[in-house]
Amino acid sequence: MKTRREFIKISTAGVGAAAIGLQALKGKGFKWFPEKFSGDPVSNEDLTPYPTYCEVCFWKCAGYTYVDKKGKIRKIVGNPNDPNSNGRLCPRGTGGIGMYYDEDRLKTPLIRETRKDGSQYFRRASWDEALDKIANKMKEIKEKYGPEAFGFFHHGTPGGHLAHLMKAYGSETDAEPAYAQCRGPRSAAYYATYGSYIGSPECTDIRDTRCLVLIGSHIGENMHNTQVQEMSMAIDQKATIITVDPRFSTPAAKSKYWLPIKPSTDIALLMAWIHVLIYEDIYNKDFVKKYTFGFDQLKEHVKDMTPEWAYGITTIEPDLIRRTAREMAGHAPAVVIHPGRHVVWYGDDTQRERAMGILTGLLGAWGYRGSLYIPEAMEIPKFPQPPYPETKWNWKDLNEGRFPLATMGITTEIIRASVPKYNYKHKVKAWLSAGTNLPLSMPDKPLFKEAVQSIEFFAVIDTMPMEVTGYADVVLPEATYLERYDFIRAAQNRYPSIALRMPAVKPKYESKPAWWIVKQIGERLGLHDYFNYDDYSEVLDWQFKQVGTSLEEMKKIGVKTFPRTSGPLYLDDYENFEFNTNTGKVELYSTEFESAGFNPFPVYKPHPEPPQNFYRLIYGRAPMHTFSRTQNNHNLWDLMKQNTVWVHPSVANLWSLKNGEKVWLKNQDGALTDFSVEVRVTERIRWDSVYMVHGFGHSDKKLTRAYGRGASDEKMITHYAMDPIMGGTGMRVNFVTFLKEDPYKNKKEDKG
Ligand SMILES: Nc1nc2c(c(=O)[nH]1)N[C@H]1C(S)=C(S)[C@@H](COP(=O)(O)OP(=O)(O)OC[C@H]3O[C@@H](n4cnc5c(=O)[nH]c(N)nc54)[C@H](O)[C@@H]3O)O[C@H]1N2
Ligand SMILES: Nc1nc2c(c(=O)[nH]1)N[C@H]1C(S)=C(S)[C@@H](COP(=O)(O)OP(=O)(O)OC[C@H]3O[C@@H](n4cnc5c(=O)[nH]c(N)nc54)[C@H](O)[C@@H]3O)O[C@H]1N2
Ligand code: SF4
Ligand SMILES: [Mo]
Repeated sequence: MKTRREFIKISTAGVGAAAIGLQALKGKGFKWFPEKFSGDPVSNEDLTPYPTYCEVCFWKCAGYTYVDKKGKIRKIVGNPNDPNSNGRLCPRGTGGIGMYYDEDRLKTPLIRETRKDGSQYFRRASWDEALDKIANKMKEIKEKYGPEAFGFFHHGTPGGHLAHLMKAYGSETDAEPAYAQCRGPRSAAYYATYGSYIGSPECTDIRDTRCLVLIGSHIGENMHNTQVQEMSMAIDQKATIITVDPRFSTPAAKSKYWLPIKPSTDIALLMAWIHVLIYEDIYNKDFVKKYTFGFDQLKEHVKDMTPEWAYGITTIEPDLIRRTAREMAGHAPAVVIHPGRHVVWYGDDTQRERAMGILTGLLGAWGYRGSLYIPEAMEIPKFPQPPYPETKWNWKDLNEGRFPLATMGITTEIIRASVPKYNYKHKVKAWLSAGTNLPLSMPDKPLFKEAVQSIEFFAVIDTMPMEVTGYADVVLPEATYLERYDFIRAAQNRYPSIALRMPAVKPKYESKPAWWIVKQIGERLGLHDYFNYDDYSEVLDWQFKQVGTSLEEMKKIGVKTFPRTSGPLYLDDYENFEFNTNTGKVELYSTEFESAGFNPFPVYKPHPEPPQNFYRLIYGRAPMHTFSRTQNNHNLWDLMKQNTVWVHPSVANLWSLKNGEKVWLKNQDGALTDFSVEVRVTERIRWDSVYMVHGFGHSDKKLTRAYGRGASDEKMITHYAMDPIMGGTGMRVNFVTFLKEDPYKNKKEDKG
């Protein structure tokens, strides 16, 4: 097929960068944090601190960027008054300086050109030319199809600025992989059960818990900062930890009970736990009586879901299921059933999350010390602007009634609606994206490639030459988070807090902050009233003043905390607490699911098994990397250069695989990894599965450190199981086998 939009590997001229060393993860006992930044040769008196909050992941820890007298960034340190960091950053946050110093960064705007022979390349462009081009395309799409046909994808703070521009323009056709590829099922399930979302940072009182139950959630590899700190405190206080994971994960190693479950069977285990609590009469009767709806129906529903029944499905011994259920009951209500975060696993994920919510309800582990707490965030008043125009249709209309409990746009729906053959009623004709690397975070790469060939225009705002920029018509280089003002961070927590991000240094090269980029496009579209300021600091100062502080004060303190105003932290301190559900109660029986046509109770259904000689691909995080965004960061690259594929010794034996041997992977649809990956032979994984850390296997040669290191899990995820309730894409439904010979030996490369 002739491609309208071939993948271009952006060329970058190398400039020297100061490599700052980072002390590797070390420490005695249970410490995951580097205690001191080893590359710090100067005293604090010689350095100027500038408040920021981190963008290496989305925990948004606040801290200070320290700059020396020559204008060099020397270190980033947590702000002790920040409830998200408690004064300490994780290794990735400390190493965030590498995002600024990365010599492979995008340096100028780029525009796609086609040579006479049909081949394509990027040419450097001026900001004016690139911005004009985008604004003109937006006008054209609006005239031809209406602004709604301009879809957009986003993540993080740049995505927030993009969303403001697009709403002012008239499009709400948006989605982020952090919903349908991440926590969407959790939102739908907890909203239906408790009438509130779990939110971020998760409202888990791990610090004071007596029992922490982790279903998947691999805290310690998943490095969300205060969550890791609090788990460390819980361990010090001898809290019981129960980890359910087919892999002996970092938290499994700290657990009293590790349940090496057969992947895809968690609902059966959860229902058996519920069965034990009810039929052994050890559930929290006060809570159930006072706050819940549907207990009798639940009791009937789980009647036959005994530990013996679950054993046949999960491979977890009935005795272990009973003992762990009793352990939870013994500590109730000071139990955290961790609701998880990346929960799109098998396509029935909203129901699994419901089962976790029901289990929480039976333990009364909601609104008590040591359980889930009632979070509060501060509302930041909006800088004066006209209301956004009404849209004729938005992301929800794309779904045409499918996925009725979705509360945010579904990435795969926008992508499919861009492909004419799927014949969506509303068609998407052009894309904008900011802060998301779709080719590595979306399942089904062939679908993505087909969609990107179908659209009329694609512009990308990024800091790095990532896979996504290779498909763009126009690429805009954003300044890194250390070089820009940004939104006020108003985090939810036990009490509200706000944090400032300000530039510590001038943007390198010709990069610009997203707030500036969207304002320039907005002005070209005649949307000045939505961007009624010259500098974003004016917006911040106005907003800070509305909440009783100022930019001047925040530049000094970085973080401000506030007392709660929404009500007490604990349930018992309310007179009559009403849950925001249809019944005003915790819905063990979900009336919302029922009226949307779904089962009001979770039911275990078997999922497809790996074919012969194939193994289920499961994946997760490594402490020193975030998704696909950090592999080229020299500080973090230094700590981990590539991923491996974890293989059980019995499987290694069968295939005569040695530790460290390089293999290529092939999935059930014949998809191949772009690169080879080293085998890690380990007892820490079940024999029926293999495990990889997500984010490696970059295919853009201009990522000089990350290119070709390890393999991409995404390449193996050609198939996904769609959650009918909210549109999540279950991604652990792919099976891989090993190739010992280089499959590309006699082939032209097809990478990216
Ligand atoms: N260092 C680092 N930390 C991060 C991130 C990062 O990129 N880097 N990303 C952040 C984000 S956005 C998210 S969403 C979270 C994701 O982190 P989590 O929410 O913790 O992700 P999970 O998918 O729950 O956890 C992965 C674990 O699930 C196990 N698993 C696989 N299949 C099954 C199964 O069928 N049943 C059970 N019980 N377990 C299974 C795997 O073996 C692995 O240990 O991490 C956050 N923290
Ligand atoms: N196969 C597979 N797919 C997954 C997952 C998985 O584990 N495996 N995890 C899922 C989860 S939990 C999530 S949350 C999503 C996340 O998926 P994404 O949203 O795609 O991931 P991010 O790392 O947030 O986005 C990476 C992009 O942001 C760019 N970027 C970094 N900083 C900035 C900045 O300051 N400004 C701009 N403009 N761009 C910046 C990076 O260069 C990169 O191109 O992926 C999901 N998809
Ligand atoms: S958890 Fe780490 S990477 Fe994420 S925001 Fe905090 S310091 Fe940054
Ligand atoms: Mo996520």
